[in-house]
Amino acid sequence: MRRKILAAAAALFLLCLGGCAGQPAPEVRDSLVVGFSQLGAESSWRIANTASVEAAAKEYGFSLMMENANQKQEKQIDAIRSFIAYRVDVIVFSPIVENGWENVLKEARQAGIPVILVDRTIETEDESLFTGYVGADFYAEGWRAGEYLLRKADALGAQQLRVAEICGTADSTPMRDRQRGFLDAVSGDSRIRIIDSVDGDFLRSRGEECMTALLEKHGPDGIDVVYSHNDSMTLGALDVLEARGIAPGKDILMITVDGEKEAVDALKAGKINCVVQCTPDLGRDVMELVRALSEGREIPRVTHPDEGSFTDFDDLTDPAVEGF
Ligand code: GYE
Repeated sequence: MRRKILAAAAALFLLCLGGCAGQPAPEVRDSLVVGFSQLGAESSWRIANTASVEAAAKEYGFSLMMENANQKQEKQIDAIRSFIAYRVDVIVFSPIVENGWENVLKEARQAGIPVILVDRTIETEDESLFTGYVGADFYAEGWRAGEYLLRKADALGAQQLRVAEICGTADSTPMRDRQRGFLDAVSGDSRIRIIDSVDGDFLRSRGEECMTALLEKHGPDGIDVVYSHNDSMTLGALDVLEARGIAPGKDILMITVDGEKEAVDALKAGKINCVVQCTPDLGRDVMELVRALSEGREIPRVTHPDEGSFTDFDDLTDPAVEGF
């Protein structure tokens, strides 16, 4: 796709980034160079997602130039600019929020570098700013969470369920769509009422803070359900509830999204009622698209992985459900 000299420059750059002075120069390979801007390391999901992209790049024989933005949009924009300067073959990135990418993506387009979005998407009227998106259908995830709650309300014979929502990073795709999907699924049912929505930024520490604030505001008897947009925040909330002698999964129903091991174990232990699955394992799908682009093939605009949910209605032993 590009000349050898570009791969050589990129390999040199990688070498400098690694700071491995004094080591023998690596063999310069004529491989494709993928610039990957990861948004942060805020959750187990994110750590697993980074590992998936790294492993897949290796498997496909591509050089990966990765920058982690520590949850800062400006750092992602800088990373994309550096990928453009090094003329990588393809830019892959996980936009932390949906807005604010137009300028930098126009620069990538001008440089003729295709962009693939992974995990999250962007809001834009200009469809040509990215070539394809690989990530979950977050609306369907929210819907599944709501569907579970309706089923649970039936099973409990509940008259009223007051839901406190702990949201992910404001204006990110999973936050927006998990909220919308859930709301649409439950809004026709008068038993379900969303009494509060707070911002937990997908962080465990913020999950703790949010749960504490929610309990202070509504009292333990004022909340029947916590719907949390990811496992990290849910696990933080569980710590707070248990420390106060409130039984999560029983006194307060817990609905979460992701499927990391600690959350699946809490589901098995009856402390969480429903885990909506969101797979971090997107690396191969992304590299498949990178390969297709390098061979001049068309790629699908959207690729969603297959996902479901695990709940306290299911037999989790056959087949055994394990988190990531
Ligand atoms: O659910 C959460 C992470 O964008 C799907 O981000 C991802 C979300 C995931 O921090 O745990």
